[in-house]
Amino acid sequence: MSFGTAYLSAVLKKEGHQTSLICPYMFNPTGVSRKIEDFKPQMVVVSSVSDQFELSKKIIGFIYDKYSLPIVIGGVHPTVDPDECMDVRGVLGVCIGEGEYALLEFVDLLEKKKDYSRVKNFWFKKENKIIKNTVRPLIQDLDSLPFPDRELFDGYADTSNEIEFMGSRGCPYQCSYCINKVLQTIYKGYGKFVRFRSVDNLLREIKEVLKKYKSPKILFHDDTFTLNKVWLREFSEKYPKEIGKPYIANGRIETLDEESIKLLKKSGCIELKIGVESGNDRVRRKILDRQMTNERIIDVFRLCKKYGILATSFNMIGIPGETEEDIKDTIELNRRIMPFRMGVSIFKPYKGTLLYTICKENGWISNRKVSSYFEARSTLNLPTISHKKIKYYYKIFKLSVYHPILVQFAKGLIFIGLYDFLVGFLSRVRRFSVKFLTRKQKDVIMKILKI
Ligand code: B12
Ligand code: SF4
Repeated sequence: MSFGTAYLSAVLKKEGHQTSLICPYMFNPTGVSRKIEDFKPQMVVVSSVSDQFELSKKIIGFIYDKYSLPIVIGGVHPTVDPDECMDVRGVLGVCIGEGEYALLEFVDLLEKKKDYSRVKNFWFKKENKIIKNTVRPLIQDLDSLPFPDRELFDGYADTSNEIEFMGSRGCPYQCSYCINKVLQTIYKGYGKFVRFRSVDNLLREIKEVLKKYKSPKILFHDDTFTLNKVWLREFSEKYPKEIGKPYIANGRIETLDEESIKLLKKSGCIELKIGVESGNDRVRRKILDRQMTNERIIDVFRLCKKYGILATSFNMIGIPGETEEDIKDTIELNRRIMPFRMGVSIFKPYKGTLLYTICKENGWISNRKVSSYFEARSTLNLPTISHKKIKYYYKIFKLSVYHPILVQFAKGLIFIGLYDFLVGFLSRVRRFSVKFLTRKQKDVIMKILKI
């Protein structure tokens, strides 16, 4: 499911429009044609993050050439690079920022064949000119929105073990690589940026959704679930009584103290995902603009262990300005906090962010492409560390934290070219074990194979 698309659809349906989803992960002209010919839409809405933009362009070109439908695009990529989106053949309009009421207004005007060129949030092409409308204020009362339209995604395989929700929008921090800093700038003066749904509204949605979609766990995708302690207190009172399912959420170090961790535990949080990103103070504070200290990080992971919450750390390597020694600091910090699980990704700058501008201005952006954070390749050529070294640390990162004794062995395997084969083999063993073993046996195997 994509929350953005699900919200857009919910608002359109509430106002009497009909929607259907084409959800391609790759370019499949036959699938797209079949969907369009069955549903016979009057227009097409495309939502795209930056990594999907090339795919979006192909689909837009195809639909435009074959069906000449009006096509508008929105989402993260159009928000950070509307100029590039405006240039795409077949695109009629580009939506910047929050899209629910912008799209609704556009659709209504289009349907009535009225002038839509002044719809806020949109840029439109008109008589060889581009009309750039301002954004409208952010939706302040999130409870006023209908619940996201999950039915739109019925029929599209969901392999996850959890059912997803979001209780808030926006994050107040300033990380130099994140969309939130970009959005804070776009929306300066257009209303409160961080907004929470009421606990009751969120719980009502969860109850409604659980009637139809069964799931053992819940996953909250909020940027920082733990931002608002007053909200968290109310949530921790009501969620266990009304829902009572284990859940996973994201937390930011500065928002986590003993009280909030106790509240999380009390409410049923089993896993907390925490961005550590770098174990080096200079990289974390000066380059990433994340002002927490190593001591705070260590303390939060300690508190999670104390209260029985599994804490996962997320880390990045290959950050602009980072050296080999800095990566070793990140490994060292993870050894100290010993997270339950670890995410490691090679840093990729996204357009619109400060770090992207710095990389661009310094000529550090290479022509290597990746389509996910988790690909073992950097898109950058950095003066402080070679691409080969970044790939090497990516491969041995988890091993260096969980099984340092095996690192020399892994180095040997990398040298003779057998490492990737072995890791692939072990992941297959892990997948196999998940299918056929008891929970206890699984836990033991997972612990051993944490690489
Ligand atoms: C939750 C989340 C995920 C979840 C998605 C779960 C889900 N069910 O939706 C998971 C973990 C799967 C995920 C995966 C990835 N994510 Co993510 N994710 C987010 C996060 C935290 C929130 C997104 C969200 O749901 N927001 C709430 C909804 C309501 O907002 P929205 O999606 O922006 O949609 C609104 C507007 O954009 C607009 N809109 C959207 N589409 C359209 C279309 C039209 C026509 C119109 C008019 C308007 C419009 O209206 C919507 C409603 O207001 C954002 C950070 C953020 N705060 O945005 C990162 C973020 C979107 N993710 C990011 C990335 C990089 C990824 C991955 C590529 C990571 C990877 N695997 O390598 C994948 C790509 C997945 C994909 N194909 O989309 C980046 C994208 C950066 C970029 N420039 O593209 C972000 C911005 C984080 C960051 N680094 O800053 N992600
Ligand atoms: S804390 Fe997370 S969501 Fe908030 S600005 Fe930083 S990276 Fe973005």
